[in-house]
Amino acid sequence: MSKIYVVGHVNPDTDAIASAIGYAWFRNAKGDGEVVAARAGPLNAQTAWVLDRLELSPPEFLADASPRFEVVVHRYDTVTPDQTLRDAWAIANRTGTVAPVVDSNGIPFGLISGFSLFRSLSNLVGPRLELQDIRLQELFDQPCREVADTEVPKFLSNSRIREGLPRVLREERNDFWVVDQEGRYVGICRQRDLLNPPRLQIILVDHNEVSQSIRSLDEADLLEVLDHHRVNNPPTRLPIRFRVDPVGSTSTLVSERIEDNGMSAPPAIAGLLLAGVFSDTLRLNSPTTTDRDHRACERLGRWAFVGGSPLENESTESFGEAVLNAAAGLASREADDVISSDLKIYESAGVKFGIAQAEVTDLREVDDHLSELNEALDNLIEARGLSFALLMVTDIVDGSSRIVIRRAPALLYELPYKRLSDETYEARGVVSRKKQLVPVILALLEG
Ligand SMILES: [Mn+2]
Repeated sequence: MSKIYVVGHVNPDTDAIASAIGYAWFRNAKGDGEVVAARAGPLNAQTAWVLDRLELSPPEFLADASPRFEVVVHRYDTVTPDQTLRDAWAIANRTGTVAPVVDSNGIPFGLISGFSLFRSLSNLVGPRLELQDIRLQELFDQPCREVADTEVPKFLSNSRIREGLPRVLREERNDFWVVDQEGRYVGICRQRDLLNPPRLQIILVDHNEVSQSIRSLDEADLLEVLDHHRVNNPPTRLPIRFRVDPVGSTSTLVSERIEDNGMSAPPAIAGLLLAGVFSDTLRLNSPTTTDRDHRACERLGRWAFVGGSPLENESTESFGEAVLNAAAGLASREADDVISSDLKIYESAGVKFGIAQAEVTDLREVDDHLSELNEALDNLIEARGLSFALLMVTDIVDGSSRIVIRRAPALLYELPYKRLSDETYEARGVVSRKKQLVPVILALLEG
């Protein structure tokens, strides 16, 4: 059974990482095969702090879902260039096709294949037809370096098959090297496997929109969605499990799934999911918070705050406060980082726009950094081809936001917030992008 990836949205926040790790743990523990968590981008400061606090490793980075050479590689046994063709023949008999000749540093030298054998034979025999002159023994005593085809193309194991395929199709050969970043032997891939590579198996958590997902999602098999955002998902080929509930965090849904199966998460995983709930709900204070999120915190706390846990001496209050404080303010970060680390791209009514969110403990930080933030938003609009972009700076203590907008279309002049002299908006009581800000913007754009 092939590996299944659980991955959250790009520009991952703590809930995206926590729900991916938590759900992958759950599916593994349930015995659903090899399920691994992935991340669609770099960790933000809060998530990095949480993982470190819980002594957990970050999930592996998955930039896109396009199949890579590594998924079709055969790690065949090898011979060295000085071994004889006899040794290579033994290997080719077992692989049923080729014998790779690899030097003592692990660097591919050449391939012994039907193609190379025929070529070397025709060199040996030339135009002579008196074949009785050459004994088979002599043929098999030749060193592999004489017989190997040394011009076989090499492909990096983590490069995309889609991009290598035109080259493969131009070749008369059927077998190719797969090498690592250092150019060392990883294995052999065959043309027929490259034409129809296995598709990546993907579970999306904490998002369902393609514009917020890893690239080339259409080249993967989508198995399941577990989320708490608005639905904007493309059609699938097969029926899939699709669960989107309006709760405060995807971590809440993961904890429910674990409990529903009569299981409990290990302390570090429970602590991570708890951080996911705290982060998304601003410690159960956001208007997105539901009773189910409160119950998730009780359940996760019961699993996390136990003897021997990294959170042994913490409580819901102390850990919640530490998680929120780990979200860096504006002062210590570059404006580009503030804009890009929690950015979501939306498309509606033919308009593509971005909304970034940052958390602070004092909204006066916005005044100190406004010109850099404006510039960073302008750069973002250019770089991503957006119509407009917003930054929502949320005061997690006071429960309010300041909204910085660049290139706002006329329709957005109707935003129901107080416009300040510096052209930013003061949005009292607004802390949730998905529940409070996005619906208002979509309503204005769609008329
Ligand atoms: Mn979330």
